[in-house]
Amino acid sequence: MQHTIETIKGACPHDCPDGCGMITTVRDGSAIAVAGDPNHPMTRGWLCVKVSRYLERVYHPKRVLTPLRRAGAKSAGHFEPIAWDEALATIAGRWRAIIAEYGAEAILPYSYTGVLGLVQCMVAESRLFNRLGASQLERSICGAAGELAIQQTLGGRLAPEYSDLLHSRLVVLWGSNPHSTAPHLMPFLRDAQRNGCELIVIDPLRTPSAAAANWHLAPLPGTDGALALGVANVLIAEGLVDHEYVRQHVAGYEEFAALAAQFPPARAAAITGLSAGDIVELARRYAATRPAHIRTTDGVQRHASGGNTIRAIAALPALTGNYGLRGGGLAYSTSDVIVWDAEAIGHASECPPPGRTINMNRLGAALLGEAEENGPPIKALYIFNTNPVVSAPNSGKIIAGLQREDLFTVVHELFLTDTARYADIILPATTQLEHVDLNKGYGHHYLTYNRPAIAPLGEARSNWDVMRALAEALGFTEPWLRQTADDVIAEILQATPMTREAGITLERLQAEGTVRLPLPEDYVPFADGIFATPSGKVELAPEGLGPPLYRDNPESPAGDPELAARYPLMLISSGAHHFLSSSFANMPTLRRKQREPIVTLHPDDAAPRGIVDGDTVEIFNDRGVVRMRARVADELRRGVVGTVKGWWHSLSPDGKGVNWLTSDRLADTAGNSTFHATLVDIRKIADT
Ligand SMILES: Nc1nc2c(c(=O)[nH]1)N[C@H]1C(S)=C(S)[C@@H](COP(=O)(O)OP(=O)(O)OC[C@H]3O[C@@H](n4cnc5c(=O)[nH]c(N)nc54)[C@H](O)[C@@H]3O)O[C@H]1N2
Ligand SMILES: Nc1nc2c(c(=O)[nH]1)N[C@H]1C(S)=C(S)[C@@H](COP(=O)(O)OP(=O)(O)OC[C@H]3O[C@@H](n4cnc5c(=O)[nH]c(N)nc54)[C@H](O)[C@@H]3O)O[C@H]1N2
Ligand SMILES: [Mo]
Repeated sequence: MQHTIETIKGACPHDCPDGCGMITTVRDGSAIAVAGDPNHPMTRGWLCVKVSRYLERVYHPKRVLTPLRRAGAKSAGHFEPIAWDEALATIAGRWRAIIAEYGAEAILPYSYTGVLGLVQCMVAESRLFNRLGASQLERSICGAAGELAIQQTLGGRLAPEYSDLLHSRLVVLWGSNPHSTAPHLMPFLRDAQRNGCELIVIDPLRTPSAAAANWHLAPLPGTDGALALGVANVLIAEGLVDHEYVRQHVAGYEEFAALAAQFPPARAAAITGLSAGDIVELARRYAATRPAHIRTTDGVQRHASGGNTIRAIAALPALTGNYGLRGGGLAYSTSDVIVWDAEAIGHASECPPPGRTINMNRLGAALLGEAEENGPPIKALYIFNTNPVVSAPNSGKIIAGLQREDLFTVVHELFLTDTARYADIILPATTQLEHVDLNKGYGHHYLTYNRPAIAPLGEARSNWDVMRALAEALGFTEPWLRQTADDVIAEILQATPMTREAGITLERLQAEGTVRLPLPEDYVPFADGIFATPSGKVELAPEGLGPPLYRDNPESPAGDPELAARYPLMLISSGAHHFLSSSFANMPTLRRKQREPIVTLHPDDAAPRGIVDGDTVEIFNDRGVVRMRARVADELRRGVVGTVKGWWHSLSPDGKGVNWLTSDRLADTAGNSTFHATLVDIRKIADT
C-alpha cells in the first residue's frame, strides 16, 4: 500500500516563554513524530523533555473523546456519553434559566493558559462571555503583579532576545529557573558562561539553574524587595550610580533613594537572612560588570509584596544605566512588544457592559459566598484551559465550592482531570495538532502559525469551535461569533497596527510558519532611552504609588510570629521539570521521570523532626494535610521547604496535592496569587 507522509509546521501552545516551532510528521492521517523546528530561531531544532513526548498526550488512551454527562454524585467520576447537540442544548437551556433568574453575572467563565494562543485562549475567553455580559475573571494566578509592576516602571513588558545573553558579562537569575521553565534559554546562557560571563542566582533553592552559577544567594522567601533596596543603598552610598543615565532617563530617583537609604546592608541582611557582606558584594559586582543582565520571572512575585518586589528589582538596571545596552537590561517578558487590538479580540463595544469581576485565586471563596459581595451568587461555571482543583490555591475550598448541588459546571478538557470530575457536563477538547491557532512565546519576538496536523480525534472540538456552537445554541447572530479561527486571525492581524503596517497577514503566516515581528535586526529594548511611561522615563516612584515599599509576607515568620510558632516552615512549590503546571502530569513517561510527590527539607529541619531521607511525611497547616516522600538535602536554606506544582490529586497516593496547603490571600498588586507565602509544618508518619 502507498503511504502518504507529510510534515506540518505548527506552534507549541504551552505557557512558556520559549514559544517553540514544532514540526509534526503525519503518515496516513496519524501523527507519528514531533520535532523542534530547525528554522525557528529560539527552538533551533529541539523540543523540551515535555513537548518532545507530545504524541503520548495526543494519543493518550484516556483522552475524553465525546461529550459526557454526569451520572452519579459530583466527583464520583461516573459519566455517560451524550451527543454534542444534546450537550449544547443542555448548556444553553441551563444558562438561559440562570440568566432569567439571577442575571448573566451568575455565569463565571473560568479559564487560563492550558493553551496560549490568540484564538484558542484570548478570543475564546472573551467574545462569547462579553456577549453574554457574564462575570469577568481577573486572571491573576500567575504573573499579574509582575506584569503590572513592569508596566508601571518601564511602560511595557519588553525584553531582549535570549541570544543577547551572548553579549552579557554578568547574568543575574533572580527568582527564575530557566533550566526547567525556559529551557531554550539555557544553551545561550551556557555559551555566555563559556565566554566568561559570570552567573549569579538569587533563589531560596539551589535549583539546577543555580548549581552551575558562580555564586548562589539564598534569601528568605518573599524578602527580595528588601534585598533590591539594600543593593540600591550600596550603589548610592558607594557612588556606583550612573548619574548621567539617571538624569536623562529616570524619574522618581530622589524618592527612591530616600527609601533605599532606610535599607543599609545590615537591615537588608536582617530581613533577607543574607550577610551584609554578601549584599555589599552583590551591589559591587553588579555595578562593576557591564553589561549586566537581570532575568526575573514569576516565582519571585508569587508573594504578598510581589508587585513592589519586581518594581524594586527593575530599578537596579536604571541606577546602573544597564537599560538599552545589548547584553544588559532586564528580562521579565516580551509580551507587550505587540499589543493586539483589544476590540478585534473581544468586540466589547458591541456587548452589554462588562459584568462584575471575580478574582481567579478566590475561586473557592467566591463559590462559597464571596461572589455575593459584588453581585449574584455564581450558579454556572464554564471551565476550560485550566485545572483549578490542582493548580489554584487552597484546593479544599475549591472542592467544597464545586460540590454545591445547585452549581452547574461545564468543563471543556482533554482529560478527566481532578477538576472535570466535578463537572455536570464535560466537553472533549482538541490538542494543538488538531486545531488552528496563532502563537507567540512571551520570551521572544516571533509569531508562529499553527496549522492543524491531523483531524480532531473522536468528537473533540477546539475552544473556539465550542464558543461558536454555544453562540449558535444561544441564538446569537453576530458575525464575529461565527467566524472560523483563520478568519479571526485575519481580522486581528488587520486591526492591529503593528502587523497591518508590516504586512503580516494570515496568508504570509500560513506560507512562512514563523514570522519575526517588525523590529530592527539589532533590536535592544529601550536603546533609544524612551519608556512608554507618563514621564517617558523609568519610573521609580510612579504617581500615586511612590517608591517600592518593602513589607513582610503576612504569612511568614516575620509577618506572623504566632502562626509561625505552629507552622514554622516556609513552603515553595515551583514548576516541575517534567510537567507544565498540571499539564503532562498524567503522561506515564513524564510521571516516571518526575518520580513522585517529594518535599525537600534541610538536614537541620529534618533532624529535630526525626525525619530521614526517603521517609513518608505529612505536610500540614490549617488548610490541609498532604502526604509526600521526604528528601533531606542542603539544597535550600533552613526553614524553607520545597516541592513542585502539578501532581494530580487523583494520581497521588493520598488523593491530594500541594495546593491543599497554599494560601489564597491576594498580593499587593493586581490581585496576584501568593502561592509561595505559605507556612507549614512537617511530621513523619509511620510507614504502612
Ligand atoms: N517545566 C516547567 N516549565 C514551566 C512551568 C512548569 O510548571 N514546569 N510553568 C510555566 C509557567 S505557568 C510559568 S508562570 C513560568 C514560571 O517560570 P519561573 O518564574 O522560572 O518559575 P517558578 O518555578 O514558578 O519560580 C522560579 C523560581 O523562583 C523561586 N522563588 C520562589 N520564591 C522566591 C523568592 O521569594 N525569592 C526568590 N529569589 N526566588 C523565589 C523558586 O524557588 C523557583 O526556583 O514557567 C513556565 N514553564
Ligand atoms: N502551588 C503552586 N501552584 C501553582 C503555581 C505555583 O507556583 N505553585 N503556579 C501557578 C501558575 S504560574 C499558573 S500559570 C497556574 C496554571 O494553572 P492552569 O492554567 O490551571 O494550568 P494546568 O494545571 O496546566 O491546566 C491546564 C488545563 O488545560 C487543559 N487544556 C490544554 N489544552 C486545552 C485546550 O485546547 N482546550 C481546553 N479546553 N483545555 C485544554 C489541560 O489538559 C489542562 O488540564 O498554576 C498556578 N499554580
Ligand atoms: Mo504561570
